[in-house]
Amino acid sequence: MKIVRADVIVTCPGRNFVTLKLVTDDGVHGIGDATLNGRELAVASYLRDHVCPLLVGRDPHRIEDIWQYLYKGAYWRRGPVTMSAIAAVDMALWDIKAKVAGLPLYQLLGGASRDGVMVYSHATGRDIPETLDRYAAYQEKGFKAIRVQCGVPGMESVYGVSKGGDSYEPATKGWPEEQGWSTEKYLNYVPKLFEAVRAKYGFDGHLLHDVHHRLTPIEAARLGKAVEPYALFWMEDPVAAENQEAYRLIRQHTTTPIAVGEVFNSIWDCKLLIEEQLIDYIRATLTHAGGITHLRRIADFAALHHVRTGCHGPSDLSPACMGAALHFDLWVPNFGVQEYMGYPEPALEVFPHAWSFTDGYMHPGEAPGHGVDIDEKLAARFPYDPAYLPVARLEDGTLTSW
Ligand code: GCO
Ligand code: MG
Repeated sequence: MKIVRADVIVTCPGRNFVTLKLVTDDGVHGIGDATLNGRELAVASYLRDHVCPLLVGRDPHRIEDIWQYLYKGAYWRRGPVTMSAIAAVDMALWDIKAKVAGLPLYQLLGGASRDGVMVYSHATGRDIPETLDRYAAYQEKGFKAIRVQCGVPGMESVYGVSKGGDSYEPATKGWPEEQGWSTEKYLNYVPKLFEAVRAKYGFDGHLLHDVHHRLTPIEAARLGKAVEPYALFWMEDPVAAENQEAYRLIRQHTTTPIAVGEVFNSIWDCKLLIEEQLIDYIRATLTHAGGITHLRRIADFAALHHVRTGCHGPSDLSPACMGAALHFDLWVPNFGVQEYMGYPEPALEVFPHAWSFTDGYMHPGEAPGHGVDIDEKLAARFPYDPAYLPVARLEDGTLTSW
């Protein structure tokens, strides 16, 4: 069997996605997600100009060899652009292998370890009462785990909360929007949100929160400690994790579980945090961390250190990533939770998918492969439309982490 075509499809059915499609001489095809929010065309070019020509003529069954070839063969290792490109190839190859076997992908990984994949979604509101209503709406839909974010008095915009009160999408059309940030206002206010959720809805549901890299280690320690009575499932990305030793300090002060890693690209980014048990959940996911071949290495390593998976699943990773991630989650022994933010309706139409949602749990379905395809004709009706994530500035104008 040989790969005879490798095409890159860039489409914007509600938001931009980059998809790699590999076709074999047997007529079987597989797709992989290569979307890097706000830097989409860099990955598209990496694939089109540097990877696709190397794939044609290769045996698609040699997934490991192709992974090593693209990783070691580039010489320039790691980084979000390279690893997203490798991930897309890897995802498409697993899709092909499973289709040829006539099996859903999770069967090739080792079979199901659970009946369904617990997913969390985002309850966000401009203030606490609106967030409480949204929380109730997600509970009614059956969600067992819900992330809460709300507006903070005195701040015009806050990560995770849309200004108009409708569903949240971080990237905006045109050049990056500039938003303000005050750690003091946030830290003084946000514990009240968790207090209100627990007071109104009790402790049955899993409660999550994303700090989005905004704090220093000592501030994160203070927040973790302050919210211990509300038993969070996790506090996500409390501190930007380039300097991982910084997490030692947070760990010394609080028992609030910590999730990190949505911006990580390889096992080397995760190594210290996992090895020293400085986190409880690893957020790396298929598209940005080298695909199934690499993420399973990260997960196996994490399992040795009592760290569970909590894959990133925002609307800016395509439905192809979501589908493949659900197969991964159904198999991975040390599964924690999967994020499912949902998609705009046109995106769900461009990417026909086999997954389903029942009462807080998702299932990847039984279709051979990862169960997600791309309708290329429909995709062509939604051309690339530049959009960027915001940047953040402190009240005095200093640029800070968004
Ligand atoms: C999350 C993430 C996202 C990111 C987005 C950036 O936890 O879902 O933090 O909201 O901001 O994926 O592209
Ligand atoms: Mg996050």
